[in-house]
Amino acid sequence: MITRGFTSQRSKSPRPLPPGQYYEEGFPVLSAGPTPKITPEQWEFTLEDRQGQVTRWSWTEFMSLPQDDIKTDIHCVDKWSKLDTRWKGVSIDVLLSEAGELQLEDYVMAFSYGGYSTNLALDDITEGKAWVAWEFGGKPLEPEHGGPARLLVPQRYFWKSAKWLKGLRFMSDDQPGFWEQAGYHMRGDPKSEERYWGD
Ligand SMILES: Nc1nc2c(c(=O)[nH]1)N[C@H]1C(S)=C(S)[C@@H](COP(=O)(O)O)O[C@H]1N2
Ligand SMILES: [Mo]
Repeated sequence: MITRGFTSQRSKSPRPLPPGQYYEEGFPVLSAGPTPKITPEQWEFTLEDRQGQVTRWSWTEFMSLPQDDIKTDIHCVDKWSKLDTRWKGVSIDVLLSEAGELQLEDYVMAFSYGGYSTNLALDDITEGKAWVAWEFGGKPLEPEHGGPARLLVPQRYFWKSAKWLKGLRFMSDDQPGFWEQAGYHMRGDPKSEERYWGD
């Protein structure tokens, strides 16, 4: 006889979710390593092109940029989805328009304090599709969720939303980041269930 110690109850989603996802009311923490301890004073964000041009923002400079309030669903490849999450942050469009002389490419590698990375197409993060977010639910983003600031790309699985974001580096071709090298999908679109290689 098999005894199950505990069966978690999954509540019904108020709205349809992408294929294979379930509704989650909590906010699970998923980190591949320890939480880097970065203060806003230490934090800086950079955009880097292939010619070696770099644009940098300190925390103070970043906070003086136009800020968006974002309400969006998020979808983790581990199959939980969280609806109507609220964030504040600076859109990638604003950062690109402020960046000046950089040479844009079709792809970027997002890289983090602590060593994490993830690849994205430029089209996936421009025109109102991605932010560098620093507030969640009306409070500064908790360190375990990526504070001081993380990437937020709601239209891709949540592993693409790099926590403790340090910068974006332009790439002429699509190279795999941390999880993509380990078998996660290069694009990661939840609508098409692009979880792993071959999906
Ligand atoms: N720097 C960094 N960013 C990361 C991760 C990580 O391990 N390190 N995990 C990714 C994964 S797999 C997911 S599902 C989400 C989890 O974010 P959360 O812990 O805020 O729920 O962050 C993503 N961003
Ligand atoms: Mo994840």
